[in-house]
Amino acid sequence: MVSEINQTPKALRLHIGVFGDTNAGKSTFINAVTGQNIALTSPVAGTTTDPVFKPMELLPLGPVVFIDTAGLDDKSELGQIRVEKSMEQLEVCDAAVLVISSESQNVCSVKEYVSMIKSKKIPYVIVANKINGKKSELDLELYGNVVSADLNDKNDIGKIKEALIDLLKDKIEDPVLTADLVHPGDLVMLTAPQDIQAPKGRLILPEVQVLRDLLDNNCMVMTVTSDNIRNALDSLKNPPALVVTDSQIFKEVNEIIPKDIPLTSFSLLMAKIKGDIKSLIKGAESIDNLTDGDKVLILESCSHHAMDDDIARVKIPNLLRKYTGKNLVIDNISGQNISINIKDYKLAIHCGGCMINRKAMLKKQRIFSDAGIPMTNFGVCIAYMNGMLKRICY
Ligand SMILES: Nc1nc2c(ncn2[C@@H]2O[C@H](COP(=O)(O)OP(=O)(O)OP(=O)(O)O)[C@@H](O)[C@H]2O)c(=O)[nH]1
Ligand SMILES: [Mg+2]
Repeated sequence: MVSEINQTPKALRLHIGVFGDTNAGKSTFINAVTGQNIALTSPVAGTTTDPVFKPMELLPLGPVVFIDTAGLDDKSELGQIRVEKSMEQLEVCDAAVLVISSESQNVCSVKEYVSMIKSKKIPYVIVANKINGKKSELDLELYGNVVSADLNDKNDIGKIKEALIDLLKDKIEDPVLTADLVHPGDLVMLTAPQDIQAPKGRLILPEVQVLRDLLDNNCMVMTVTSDNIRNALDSLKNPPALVVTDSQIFKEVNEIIPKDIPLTSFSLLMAKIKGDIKSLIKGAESIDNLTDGDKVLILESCSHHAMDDDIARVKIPNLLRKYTGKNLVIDNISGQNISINIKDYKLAIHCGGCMINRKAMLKKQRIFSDAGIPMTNFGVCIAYMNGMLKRICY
């Protein structure tokens, strides 16, 4: 179930085409935004000759693919064919980035490219690059959505990502809680620990949310405590289509539930709707890379009174040290904003985020992703270290 970013089928990714004149900086743009040196760049016009596809995870948009193209002004012998191939990409992309070098004086081509993109009704952003502290001589504001940037400057890349996210925000599809795991009419079993703890007299929010979502999906739902799972299974004519477990009792549940019955957990379902689960899982996998002296940051979005076996200050640090066998430096912070310098941390572990919305969680994921620091959350890292991710679906 642990999936890699590149396993998202290309067709399901948002396609962002990068267009402009030869030598404008299209390939440099792709390297800058993806943070990798993957596209060939050079001061020689005509370096990129065919469309090249570069996948990446652009939070909160999710998986996207950038398409590097040959310059639209290519006058070389094969130029016409190259331009046609670039134009084919313009036909199919979900958004366009028009890279205009601030050194360019060619106002006609800007006008022509913008009207071409507009005629296809494709949302676009103009990146005026090579600014080197000065403004483009072309009045690009005339043509709409412009970001001035030096592609060698990290802060400017942040601005470009914000503009792209803003451009495509309507295309973000929020993940569903259970609809992709069940069918109408399915029987689903929810399991709770034998001694259901706080809050007294109620079920916790994830249990209530999952129950409600399953009912909305026209499922039949039975909730049992761990001492009744076997009896409940025996009493059924057909096995449940899905079992949802509390992570605390995963081991017992896993022993009882036959392997052919899909099993998931409340915390993984919540992680799926709250944040970008694939990145959170990749973050958890990076626990295996921690070594002696590495710094880990544990973040909680709200401050609460710490209890004796507090999950953020006691349980997770203990589990991390036991699992890795390493001498780790573990810091805790709480609150909505990250007010410390994060660059020395090798891993960030965020709480489940019950007090923040998906947008806020994705923003935090992006801050760490941009800083090159893997980030996971409480539920996902516990599931990973307990070996649950090999068994459960989400
Ligand atoms: N200083 C500076 N140089 C840039 C910037 N963007 C691109 N360049 C340089 O401009 C040159 C051309 O960049 P490329 O990314 O190869 O341009 P391209 O649009 O992909 O060109 P073709 O593939 O030939 O169509 C390279 O030498 C880059 O280093 C920028 O924002 N600032
Ligand atoms: Mg190129």
